[in-house]
Amino acid sequence: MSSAEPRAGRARRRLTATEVDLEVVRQRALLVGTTIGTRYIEEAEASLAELALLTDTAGAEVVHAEMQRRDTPDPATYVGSGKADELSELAEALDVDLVIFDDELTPAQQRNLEKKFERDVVDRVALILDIFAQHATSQEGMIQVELAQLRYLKPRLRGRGKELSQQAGGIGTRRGPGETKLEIDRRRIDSRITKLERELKQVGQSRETQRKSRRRGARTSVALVGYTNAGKSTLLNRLSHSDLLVEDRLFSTLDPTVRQVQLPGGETVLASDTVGFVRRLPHQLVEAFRSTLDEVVDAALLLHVVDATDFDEAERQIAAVQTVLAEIGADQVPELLVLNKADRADPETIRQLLAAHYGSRAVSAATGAGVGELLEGLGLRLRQLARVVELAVPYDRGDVLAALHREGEVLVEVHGESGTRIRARLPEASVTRFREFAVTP
Ligand SMILES: Nc1nc2c(ncn2[C@@H]2O[C@H](COP(=O)(O)OP(=O)(O)OP(=O)(O)O)[C@@H](O)[C@H]2O)c(=O)[nH]1
Ligand SMILES: [Mg+2]
Repeated sequence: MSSAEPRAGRARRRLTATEVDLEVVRQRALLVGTTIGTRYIEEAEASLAELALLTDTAGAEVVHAEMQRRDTPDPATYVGSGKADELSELAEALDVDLVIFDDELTPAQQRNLEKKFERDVVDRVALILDIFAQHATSQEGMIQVELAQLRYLKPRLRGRGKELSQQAGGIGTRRGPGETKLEIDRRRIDSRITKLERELKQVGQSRETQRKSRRRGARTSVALVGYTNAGKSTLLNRLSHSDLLVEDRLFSTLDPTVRQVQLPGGETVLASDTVGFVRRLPHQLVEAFRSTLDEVVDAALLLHVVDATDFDEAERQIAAVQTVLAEIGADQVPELLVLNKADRADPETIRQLLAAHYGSRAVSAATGAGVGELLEGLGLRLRQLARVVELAVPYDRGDVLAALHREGEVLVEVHGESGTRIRARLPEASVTRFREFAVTP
């Protein structure tokens, strides 16, 4: 792992007032990655590089990244006491404010390391939680994130005094909801968790109502899933001609947004944009975001968007996303893999990824290349997933007939004595909705 260069020019010229302000707030971080839990150094290095991105997103500055080869964690210090001493000296020499570990530390490990380093010690989980806290804007998002933070914090409260609560504050800028929890003790954490769970349920109910009414509307829904920054929001904008927030940073989307997408056949589907995934997404977050992630579990099809600019990294991200999908119980939902950013990728990389993933499609959400074909492919997959049913619709139910044409594919239409006999390929939701007209074979 290459270490981050100390910033050039730091002492060379005088800083402007704004720069001085930034200097003051940006904390300096030393990153530590290990090969614990993975057999491959490449995997550990990719994860550490990602930790650097996460650190930057959280608002702190990466001063140096250190990689240690090790198979099992040391119960007291995670990296072993020799390495911990070495890191302590490094932290001192580099004058960092905090040390960030690329793994989840036990409360005891974190405590011991903090004592040794005389600095804040943060793990990957806390870092990700902090980013989410900074990005949450909706009521539901803020409740979910605070819930996740409290669940993370609770086991870490044992035997700690004031300094822990301070530590719960934001990384980087030291802002974020954590700071308001300065004086919270364990009992209050419990009652706060209960209160938030109740609130989340209430907020979740209106989401559930919306979802039910969508289901009644028998619209097929697809969900865009994928690694953070893969281009999900950009693709949904392209597919639905809308204007969702797109940013070159991690976790810009926290709340699911639903948009209508018109398929080439004329039918429309509902597509939802969701929170991006990342390697080892904290389980506290997955737990807290369960209600929003239900959009994914309920979808008829997942559009799995992957940044296809690098073959190995794309493969790693695909695997990480599949792990999270399994965690939320969505691994059985059919998936269409979308290789995005084809405009920036080497054609050979795209060719290899297409060959490695049967049925995948290459697009550029940015330029629109391949998006028409993707929509064709989406329509095709949804039709394949649909069921063929026989229906008898009375003549006074022109509304049903129209709906059948809109929602599915009418294969045969015969006008009989009492009404219209229809054989149609329908999405599951429509089959349920028009059950009363079904002709039992
Ligand atoms: N070159 C290129 N850049 C793209 C493409 N699609 C998205 N991007 C860029 O990738 C970055 C991330 O795009 P988003 O659409 O915000 O990604 P996302 O998956 O929604 O990310 P999160 O919501 O943060 O998880 C932005 O800078 C986009 O402009 C593409 O097809 N080509
Ligand atoms: Mg997004």
